[in-house]
Amino acid sequence: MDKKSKIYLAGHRGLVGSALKRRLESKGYSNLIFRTHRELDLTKQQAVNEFFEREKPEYVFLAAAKVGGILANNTYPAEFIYENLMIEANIIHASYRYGVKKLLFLGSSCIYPKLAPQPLKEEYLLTGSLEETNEAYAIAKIAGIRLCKHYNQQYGTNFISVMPTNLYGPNDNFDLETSHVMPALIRKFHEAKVKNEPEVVIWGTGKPLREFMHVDDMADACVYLMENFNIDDIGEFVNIGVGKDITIGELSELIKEIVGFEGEIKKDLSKPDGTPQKLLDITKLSSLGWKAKISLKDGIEQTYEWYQSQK
Ligand code: GFB
Repeated sequence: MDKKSKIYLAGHRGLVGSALKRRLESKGYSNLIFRTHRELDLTKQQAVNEFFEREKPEYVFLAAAKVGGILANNTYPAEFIYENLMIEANIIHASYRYGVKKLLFLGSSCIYPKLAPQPLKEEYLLTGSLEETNEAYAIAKIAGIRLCKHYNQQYGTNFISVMPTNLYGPNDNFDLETSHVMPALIRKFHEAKVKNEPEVVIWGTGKPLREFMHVDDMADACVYLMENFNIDDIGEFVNIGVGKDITIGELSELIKEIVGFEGEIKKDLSKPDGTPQKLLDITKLSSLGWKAKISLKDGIEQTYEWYQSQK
């Protein structure tokens, strides 16, 4: 990629897409193109083909997806599988058809088997059953990885895939029903503090382990990989994580402290825990010369400041 390359950023308003936009702009990339959902419905094949034919992007970051936390995944599985399959198939096929030089597809750590050994190595893909609460989303993301792989195999394209761990940061979804745990807890602790409430309720047992990465680190990793590596260097895909995880109980205590809430933490055991642990093995990423820079505490503090600035 050079600074004048025409780069299509799909999903530029989301958590990851907006971070990619900030990163690319700060590095001087001056020919970025985007479309809002209203301007281009990525589930419509003809609309996507027309867009690619007209714009002929040279590089594509595929960060558009239907995403959500454990409850949203479990409640709307048909939407998660359908929308993600359509978006991926349309963009990946159009990228092949209209000669995109390199594409980066974003997957998710939930593609791994529920009970795979930890940390999760790239080679564990498709070696066991998936976590039930997000099977629909995971199947769609696995299909995206394999679309890239098979287009590379048959057509000689250069479509690389990355598997991020649980991400958080500015422009996340803070809706308590559909969000991931990080924005949900930032909001719950903040509102409880402001309203002087005695307790905050977290879902599940608090025992599951999760690995969290600030989305600015994620964006930095994606741009670094797109700038420096091709499919032959990366292989089928590469994990992007920080290499350590914490329990949801510990995360709750940390957010409680950062927000400055002084009440109790209660558990709602009627809500699912999800997969017990999903810590990514980052050996391959490290060998490619990249590591995360933002500590969990700094990242949460920065995200909490951003959240308050939106109020
Ligand atoms: O982030 P989260 O929704 O998704 O939940 P997953 C992580 C853990 O936090 C679960 C607990 O054990 C939740 O029960 N938790 C505690 C909460 N309190 C809350 C709360 O108030 N809200 C939420 N949302 N969780 C998702 C997948 O799994 O992770 C997606 O469903 C995707 O497909 C994404 O892979 C990264 O980490 O369990």
